Amino acid sequence: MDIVVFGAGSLGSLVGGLLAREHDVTLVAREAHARAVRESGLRLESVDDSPIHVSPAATTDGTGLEAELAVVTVKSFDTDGAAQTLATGSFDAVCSLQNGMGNEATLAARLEVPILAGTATYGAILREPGVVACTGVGEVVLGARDGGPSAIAERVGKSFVAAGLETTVADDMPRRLWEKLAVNAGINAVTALTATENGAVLEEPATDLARAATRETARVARARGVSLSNREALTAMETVAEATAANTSSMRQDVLADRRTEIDAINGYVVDRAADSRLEVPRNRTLTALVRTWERGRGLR
Ligand code: KPL
Repeated sequence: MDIVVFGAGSLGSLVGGLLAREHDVTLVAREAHARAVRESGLRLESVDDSPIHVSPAATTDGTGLEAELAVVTVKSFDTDGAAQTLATGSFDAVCSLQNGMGNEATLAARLEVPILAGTATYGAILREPGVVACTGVGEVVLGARDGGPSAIAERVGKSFVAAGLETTVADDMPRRLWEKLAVNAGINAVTALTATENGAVLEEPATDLARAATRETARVARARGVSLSNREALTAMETVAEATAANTSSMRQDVLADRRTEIDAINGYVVDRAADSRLEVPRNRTLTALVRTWERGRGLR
């Protein structure tokens, strides 16, 4: 399959690199990373006993690309820009593998092709241009964005599995996206603000805050008709935190690199949807305010 990975940062480079073992992959990445991949290929660390070298194509210019599939891994606040660029090319399907909510609707507003929703719990870190490490083997779950069966999702899922990615094709993506949101709502801002690895949310004193933020998210999901119990959300959050205990969450990576975070699409989204349903989500509100204050202090918003 021809696949474009749009937004090859940490996760996009890992997913793109793994897919390149089996498929024709083009990474759309920042200048230094794209140049390193063009010159020396992409090195995948900690996937196997020894590093794996793959040679995907790499470019900084995503305009006018053609492929069977575009996998979108840009930060949530860049989704609309990615959609505008993708609209200049031609794809049979587009699959979002992003954090936060609302990405699929943003893509669908600009693109005529089927949009698949996806979640990924792989841990990844871009060590330097051309080198990405897998810091936790997770799972990709993908499917039709509104739920239900999808032949395209089945085909994309098979192509991911053929490349060795742990992949499940699901017919309940709206629920899965809320479950992943509950995971990120519990882990990302807490670890970013406390400069800790993901495992910190399993221990006192951070665990009460992380668990409360996750429970609040599940409550908002239920208010919107999504069947997600507190127990299911907490189990999902704890399972991911355990599997990625030594990892640096993407939001903490953003804070360490002085970059804008995805707070608006994670805890901020929970706050906004809670307001629609007249619910109080004090932990998500506080986490959102603190991360936004940090961003404002750095001139990032
Ligand atoms: O999605 C993640 C992230 O860091 O954004 C988790 C699952 C928390 C893994 O670190």
